[in-house]
Amino acid sequence: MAIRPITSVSDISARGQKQRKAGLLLVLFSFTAALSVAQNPLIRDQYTADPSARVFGDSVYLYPSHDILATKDRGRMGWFCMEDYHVFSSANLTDWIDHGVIITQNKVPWVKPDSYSMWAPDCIERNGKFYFYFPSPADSAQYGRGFRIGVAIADKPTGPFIPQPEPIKDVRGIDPNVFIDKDGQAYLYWSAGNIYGAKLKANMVELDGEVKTLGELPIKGLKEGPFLFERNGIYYLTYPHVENKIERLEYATGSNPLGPFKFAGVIMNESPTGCWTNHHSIVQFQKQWYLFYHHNDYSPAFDKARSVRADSLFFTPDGTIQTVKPTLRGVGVTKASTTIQMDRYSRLSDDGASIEFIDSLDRFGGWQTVLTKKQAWVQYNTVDFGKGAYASVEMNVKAPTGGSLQVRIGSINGPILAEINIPPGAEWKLVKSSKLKRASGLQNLFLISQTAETIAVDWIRWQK
Ligand code: FUB
Repeated sequence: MAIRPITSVSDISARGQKQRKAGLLLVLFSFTAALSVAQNPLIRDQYTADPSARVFGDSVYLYPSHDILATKDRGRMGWFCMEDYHVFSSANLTDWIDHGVIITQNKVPWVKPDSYSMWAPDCIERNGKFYFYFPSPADSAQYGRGFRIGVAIADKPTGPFIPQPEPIKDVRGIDPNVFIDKDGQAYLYWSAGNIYGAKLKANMVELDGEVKTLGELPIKGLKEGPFLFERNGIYYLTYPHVENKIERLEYATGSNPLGPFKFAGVIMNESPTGCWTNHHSIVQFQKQWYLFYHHNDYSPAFDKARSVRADSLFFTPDGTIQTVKPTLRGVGVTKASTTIQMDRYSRLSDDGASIEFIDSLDRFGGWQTVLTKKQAWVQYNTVDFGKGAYASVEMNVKAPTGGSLQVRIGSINGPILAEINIPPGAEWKLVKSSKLKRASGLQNLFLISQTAETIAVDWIRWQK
């Protein structure tokens, strides 16, 4: 089983119950592997979308939307359905903690009850207070129809957040984004077909002056989800845009937070599997820039149940953003002693290697790598072996007619660390080998099938 991450204290008992079915052994593993959830998608026990990532102190905080599935009595079937927001944090981009619900639709005074449309939020810190911005349809009798944007304020990035009683005056739309410039001036951006921007007062809850339509962006096609940041004096206005049929991430640059901006390029192309929306944020953390975005990993047939991802983002020396290719491997270093989910691969052989859900009826159970040919392989990059003092390696595998795998590092012809024989059987089993070659430091890992029959790999890990 791709072991589900335990991401919050309250999750532990519920998750434990489910896992008991899979045997006590598995429960023990899940506790030791509790927070190891590197790779994409980042959050593996619920749908998450529209990630606003922020660096506060020495951690990254993630404020996504929270997709749930609509039912007859909840939201609108076949459409987005969201009733609350969680916040997550990580100090290494690998282990994510779910701090739980911070805002719920029916506890915000101005929100239309049961509207299930808590769309893309953002959060920013100013003078030790944390301001969480979120859109939702408002109570129409009082505020008119459509989306408004509200603010909730906390003393910590994880809350508790206290919602303001009224939405922000003169703002109608979705996808709020806040930027504070070097001179302390704050700006609010949002979308409603076009992208709009305005100064915010120092209280962070009222506009200060006129609303500007950033109309110099591509004129045709929906634009939404603005995210503005500054780097080396260049203001980057980044946004999803429907240039063709579905959204891709683009950016425009300018020398002022409110523009004018000039279209500069594509940050990420349309989703290869057709997820209609994308929504993102860009942050620098420990000297590396990252793009947070979403895809529909756990819901291939319904693109309104999305999952947050992250990949590294690079600039050329003149400040151009290099197009980011979405990966499953994602970011961060994976320790050799954790359950390394090979299905979040860096590369697969062209022939005889594929990724499948372990249980298509229980997709949060994760994926498996299926090797069906001799010499088929899967590569997983940036595994940390530390000083390399391991006594054994073990894998969770299944091979109906038996088989064997080589574990190599560096390349498919690199040094062999272990050869693992898998006895035949229709069930998943733990297979261990103590005949090990030593590896140390950061390594790219390869599993190479030595048999023509099917081998399914869940995970591999090294043990002291
Ligand atoms: O998540 C609902 C909406 O979909 C967001 O507000 C948009 O940016 C798009 O991602």
